[in-house]
This record gives sequence, C-alpha cells and structure tokens, in this order.
Amino acid sequence: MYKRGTKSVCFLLLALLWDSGYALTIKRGETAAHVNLTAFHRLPYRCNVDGFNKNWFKVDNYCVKYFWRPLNFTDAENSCRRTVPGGHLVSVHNFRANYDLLSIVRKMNPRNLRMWLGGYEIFQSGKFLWMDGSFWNYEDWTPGEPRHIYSSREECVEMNWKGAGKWNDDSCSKRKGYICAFKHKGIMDE
Ligand SMILES: *[C@@H]1O[C@H](CO)[C@@H](O)[C@H](O)[C@H]1NC(C)=O
Ligand SMILES: *[C@@H]1O[C@H](CO)[C@@H](O)[C@H](O)[C@H]1NC(C)=O
Ligand SMILES: [Ca+2]
Repeated sequence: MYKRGTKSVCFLLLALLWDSGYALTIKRGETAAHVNLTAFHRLPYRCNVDGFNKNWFKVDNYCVKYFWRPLNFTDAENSCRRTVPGGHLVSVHNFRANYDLLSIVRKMNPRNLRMWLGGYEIFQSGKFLWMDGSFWNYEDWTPGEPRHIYSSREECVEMNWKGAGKWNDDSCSKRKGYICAFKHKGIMDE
C-alpha cells in the first residue's frame, strides 16, 4: 500500500461496498505535495523479458509499454490483447506505479499526455474495475472526478486530464494513446 505522509491527515475516507461483501477503503483527495517528486522523474527500468525489452518498462509487477496511436477504449484494449498473450490496458495499484506511468508518457509523448488506463465503470454502478481483473485498490482522481458515474456518458478512465498523473472518467469512444501491460513471473523478482 501507498504510505502517506503523517502530516496529511485531512482527507476523506470513502468506503466502497463491493458485491463480494467486503469493504474496501480508498483514500480520496490525497495530494502528492508531501512526496519528493523529482525522485520519480526518471524512466522505470526496462522490462527484463525476452522479446519485450525495447520500450517495455517494469512498473510494479507488470511489463508496460506506451502506444501513441490514438484508439478508443475498446480498440485500445483489443490492441493490448493482440500485442502480448495476457495483455490488457494497464491497471494501477499504488502511487509509485502511477508516477512511473506518468514518467513514461512524459518521455514518449510529452505534447499529449492524456491516455487510457484499463479502468472502467461497470453497469453504471459507480464502481470501477480493471480490464485485467485485478482489484480496484488504489485511485488518484482529479478533484471533482469521476463526474459522470451512474450514467453511460463517461465510463472509461484516462490519466493526465487537468493534472499530472490525475485520473478522469471520459467517454470510451474518444481516441487516446494508451498503455498496455502484462504480468510476468520473471519480472516479480528484482
Ligand atoms: C528529491 O530527490 C532527488 C532525487 O532523489 C534529490 O536529489 C533531492 O535532493 C531531493 N530533494 C529533497 C528536497 O529532498
Ligand atoms: C471503437 O471503434 C471501433 C471501430 O474502430 C468500434 O467498432 C467500437 O464500437 C468503438 N468503441 C467505442 C467504445 O466507441
Ligand atoms: Ca469525467
């Protein structure tokens, strides 16, 4: 889990009750102000997997790659599945991973940082899931977002709208760059 500074006690705790019956606590309105961001302004390490070295980076327990050619959310997810077995749009599970993804797009496409992550709202329920089926245990919304839950207007999650590294729900039919990811046993060890 992402550790926050002891000083930033002023945030809203939002408990989301999931269908499976357990409560997941997510910190909202968290700011990065207390984190030394310069430490993150480098690219993550290359992914050490045969055939996935060039422009594939190690982020959290995933190998990830940025694709600049804009696609809508479903086409982007399909492109990830075609690119690598077990591939999906990327999921994000901690602050560090979120910043690693930001560093990658900053490097690869500095003039257009908006890109799809693998998050989507399911059944207009206000709950978000990841395309790769991993748990929704972290989020980093732009303040005021997601603004269009409980409707079909904006059901897919992008990064870098109105704030570096911040998330927004947007219409799935919009075309954006995106990041694909796959999990590989080999990259779990440092
Ligand atoms: C922030 O991190 C960078 C890189 O690790 C370091 O050079 C710098 O001194 C740090 N700044 C502060 C204020 O701690
Ligand atoms: C994405 O575009 C494809 C055509 O390239 C289309 O079939 C699909 O319905 C679109 N998806 C969304 C969510 O707009
Ligand atoms: Ca929105």
